[in-house]
Amino acid sequence: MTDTPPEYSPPEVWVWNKPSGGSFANINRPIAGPTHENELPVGRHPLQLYSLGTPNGVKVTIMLEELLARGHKGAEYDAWLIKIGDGDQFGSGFVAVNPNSKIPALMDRSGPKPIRVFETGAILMFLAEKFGEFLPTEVSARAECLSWLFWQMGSAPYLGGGFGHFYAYAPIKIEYAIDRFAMETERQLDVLDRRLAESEYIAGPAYTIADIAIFP
Ligand SMILES: N[C@@H](CCC(=O)N[C@@H](CS)C(=O)NCC(=O)O)C(=O)O
Repeated sequence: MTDTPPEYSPPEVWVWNKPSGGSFANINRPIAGPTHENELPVGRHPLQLYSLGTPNGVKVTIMLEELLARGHKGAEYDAWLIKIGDGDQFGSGFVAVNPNSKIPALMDRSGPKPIRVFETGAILMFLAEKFGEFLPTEVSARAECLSWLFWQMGSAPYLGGGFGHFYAYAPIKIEYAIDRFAMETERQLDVLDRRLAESEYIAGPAYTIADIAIFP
């Protein structure tokens, strides 16, 4: 590693007075809420998916396709592209579906009152319970499935946001940050390797929403 970061003393109270630099600087800001008015499109199917083909986005698409493959017609959906590089996630319509401005987000319009669901773990559980698929009901199998689902939710975004950011996107290469996140990335992959050496699927003998969350 040849680049060294410039001298920097952290302030006692951090304030946002300049863009952070690097890739995605245009969408990084320390406040939530919409930046502009924009209604979301609504199609003709029961489920409306607002998403993009990132690892998080793909989780829900896999789930919907698996449900359709098992014959659940109620899982028909319209998929609408949210271009996060262009800031679509900060449009008023999207923020109303996910106040955290992250894809994917789902609207279930099959009932009398639309239901919004955000966070992929919540979306996968919602769909699993709605259609009675991919989430065991027996108490110990369910506990194992949810443990791995939440392991994914708690580990992967941290690594994607940490390792990916410092390795690829940050405007300077910081050896300490890259080493720290690379080490944790490898440790988490070792958790996965060891589990899959002893179990056919991540949560046991059956394919579940935990596999769907972890695969991408
Ligand atoms: N914990 C969230 C993570 C979602 C997430 O990080 N989405 C990213 C794309 S993979 C995003 O929308 N980023 C836009 C932004 O940060 O402004 C989930 O599981 O749904």
